[in-house]
Amino acid sequence: QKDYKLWLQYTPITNPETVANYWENVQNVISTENSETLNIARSELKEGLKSMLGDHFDISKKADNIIVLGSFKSLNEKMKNQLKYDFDKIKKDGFIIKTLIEKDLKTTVITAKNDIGVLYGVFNFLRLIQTNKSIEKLNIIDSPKTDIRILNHWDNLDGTVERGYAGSSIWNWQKLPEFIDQRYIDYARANASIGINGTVLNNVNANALILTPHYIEKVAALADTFRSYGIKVYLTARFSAPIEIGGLKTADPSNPEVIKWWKEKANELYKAIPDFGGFVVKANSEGQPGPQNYGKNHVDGANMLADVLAPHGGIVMWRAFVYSEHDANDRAKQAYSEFVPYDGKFKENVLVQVKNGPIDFQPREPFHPMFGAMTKTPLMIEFQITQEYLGFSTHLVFLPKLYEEVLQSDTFSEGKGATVAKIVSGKINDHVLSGMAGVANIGSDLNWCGHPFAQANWYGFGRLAWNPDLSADSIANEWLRMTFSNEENFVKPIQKLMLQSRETVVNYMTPLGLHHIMATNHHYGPGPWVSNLSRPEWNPTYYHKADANGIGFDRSDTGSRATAQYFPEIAKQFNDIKKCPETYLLWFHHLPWDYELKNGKTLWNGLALQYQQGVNEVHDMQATWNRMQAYVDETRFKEVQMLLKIQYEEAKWWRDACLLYFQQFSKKTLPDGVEKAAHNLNYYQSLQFPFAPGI
Ligand code: BDP
Repeated sequence: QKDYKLWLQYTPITNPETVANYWENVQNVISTENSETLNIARSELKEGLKSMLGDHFDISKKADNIIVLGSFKSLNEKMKNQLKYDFDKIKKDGFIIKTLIEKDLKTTVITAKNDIGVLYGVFNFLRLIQTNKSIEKLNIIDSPKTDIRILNHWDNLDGTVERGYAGSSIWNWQKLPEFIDQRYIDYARANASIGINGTVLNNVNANALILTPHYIEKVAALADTFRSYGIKVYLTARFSAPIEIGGLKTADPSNPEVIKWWKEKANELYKAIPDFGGFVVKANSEGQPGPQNYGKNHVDGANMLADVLAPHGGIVMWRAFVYSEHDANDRAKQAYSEFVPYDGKFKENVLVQVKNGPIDFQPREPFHPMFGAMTKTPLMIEFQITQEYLGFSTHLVFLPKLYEEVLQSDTFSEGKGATVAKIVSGKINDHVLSGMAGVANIGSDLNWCGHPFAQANWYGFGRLAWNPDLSADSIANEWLRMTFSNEENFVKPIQKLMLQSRETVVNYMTPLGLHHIMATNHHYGPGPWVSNLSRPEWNPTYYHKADANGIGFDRSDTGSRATAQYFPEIAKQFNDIKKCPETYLLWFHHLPWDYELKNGKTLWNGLALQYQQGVNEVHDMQATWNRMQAYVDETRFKEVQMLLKIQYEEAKWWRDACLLYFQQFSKKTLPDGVEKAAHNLNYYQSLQFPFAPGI
C-alpha cells in the first residue's frame, strides 16, 4: 500500500548506473553494538538499501565500502580519533555521517551520542539515497535545534478525534494494553524518521479517565512500544481530575489534599512509565477547568503540576490559548495580556505553549506577539497540522509554507534577527527547554492523513521541529522525491504547486488579512454572515466588521491597539496603513471599500480579484496534476484528482459566498475577470453541514 508507506517508500531505483554507483559505496553494514534502537536502525538501513538498490547484501566480504553503525563509544580507537572533533559539535540526539578513507579502504560511519541519534542518522542517510543524492563523500553533522518535537493528538477516549479528518483515532483503547496494533509501530517509525520524539496521546479538552489505573496501563503499553523509536509519551491533564476521579471536593492548586493527589498520581504514572514525558494543560480556556476557578492564576496551576513532575524529570506544557468572554474588546490581545505579566514566575520545567498566531490557526495570521515578549519563559510554538480552518483533509495545502512564514518572522525582541525560530529553539534567551508542538492530522484512514498531500504536513512539521530554519522549498522537494518520484518532470511542477498552495487557500478563503469567517462549529466553508453566536468573538462579523464604510478589524492605535503588543519596529509597521504588509491589511485596519491598494485597484476590486485568483489557481493545480499520471500510481493519482475537483468547486463556493455577502455592504459591482456567482446569497447561507466530522 503506497499510501500507507508515507515518505518511507524506498522505491527501487531503476537506473542501473545509479544503483551501481550506490553499491560502490555500500557493500555491507556492520553494527558495533546491540540495543533495541540500534537493531531497529540496522534493519531499517538494510531493508531500505535492499528495497532501493536490490538484494546484493553480504556478497562482498571485503572490508571496504562498509557502513559502520554504532554509538561513538563503541567505535574503534582509530575512528574515534578521526571523529572526535566532529563529535564535540553534536548535541543530544544529533548524529554524524562521515566517510573515512584509510589506505584505500572506505568506511561510512553513522554515529551519535545516543542510540536514537544513530537511528536518526540512518534515516538521514537513507533520505540521501531516496532523494538521489551522492553518498560518496559524506560529512554530515546535524543536531536537532529543539528538544521537544511533539505531536498533540486531539484524540478522545471514545475513538473520535477533535478536528480530525482522517478517520478515527489510531489508539484502540479497548484492545490495549494486550493488543499492540502494527500501526503503533509504523507510527513510531514514521515519527522517528523525521525526528519527532514525543506524543501527547489525548485531547487538550481532556477526559480525566486517562489518568485512572485502567488507562495508565494502556498508556504504558503504548509507551513501551514507542520507546525504542525515541518517542516519549505525554498526556493532557484535566485540571479538575482530583474531583472527577479522585473524589476530592476541590481542585484548588493550593489545597494540600489536591497537591497530594497529584503527587501520588505522578508517582503512579512514573511507576508504570519510567520515562513519562509530562502533561499538557488547557486551563481556563473555552470552558475547561483551571486554577482561575479557585481564584488562582496560571502560574499557580502550572507550578503545582511542575512540582509534582520535577522529581521524575517530567515537564508541563501550559497552553496560552485563552480568551475570555468578559473582555471581548479584542480576542487577539488576550493571551498576551494574561500571560506576559507572569514572565519569570514559572518553574524551570514549565513551557508555555503558544499558538502560531494570536487568534486560532487561520489560513494566515501574523505571528503571535507573545514570541519575544517573555524572555524568562521558554515558549513552545503550537502549529496545527490538521486543517481545521483550511479545508480539512479535502483541500491540498502545503502547510510548511505557513510554518516557515511564522518561524522566519522577525520579532525584533533583541534587535534585528530575533526570529520566532530563534525564540522557539531557545537560542535567543538561552533556555534549557525548547519545543515545537503540532496538532496531528493522523487517523485510521489507510493513508493516515486523509489526503495524500496532507502527509507532507506531518513530514514538514517534523523536519521543522528538528530545524526551524529549514525552507519549505527544500522540504517539499525531499518529501516529493521520497513519497512519489525523483523524476524532474514530476518534482519541479508539483513542488511549485505545493509551494503555491498555501497562498491559494488564503486567496479563496481569507485574502488581504481577513480571518475567522468560516461557518459555525465545524469551520468548513464560508460563513461571513454568522452573527448570532452567544459570545461576540465567536462570530465572523466580529472579525471582518464589514459595513457600508468598509471592512477589516482596526487593531491599530485608532482601534484595539493590538499592534502595540509587538516590538516597536513591527508595531510601527503594522500600525501604519501604508507600511502594513497587504497580506495583513484587514487584520490590522478597517478600510473604506474604495481604499487604493498598492496595485492601484480599489479595496473592493482587489478583494474580489484575489478571490478569483484563488479559484484560478486551483484550476491550474488541477491542470498540473492531470499531467502527472505517468509518474504516480493509479490510486494516489486518482485520489488527488478527485480531491482537487472538490477543492475547485469549494474555492468557487468560498468566492461566491463571501463576495455576495460583502457586496451587500460595498454596493459595488464585480470587476472584470471575476465570475458571477451561480446562486444567490440566500442559497449559500442556507447550506447546512450537520455531519461535518471532527467537531
Ligand atoms: C480551536 C478548536 C478547538 C480546540 C481549540 C484549542 O476549534 O476544537 O479545542 O482550538 O486549541 O482551534 O484548544
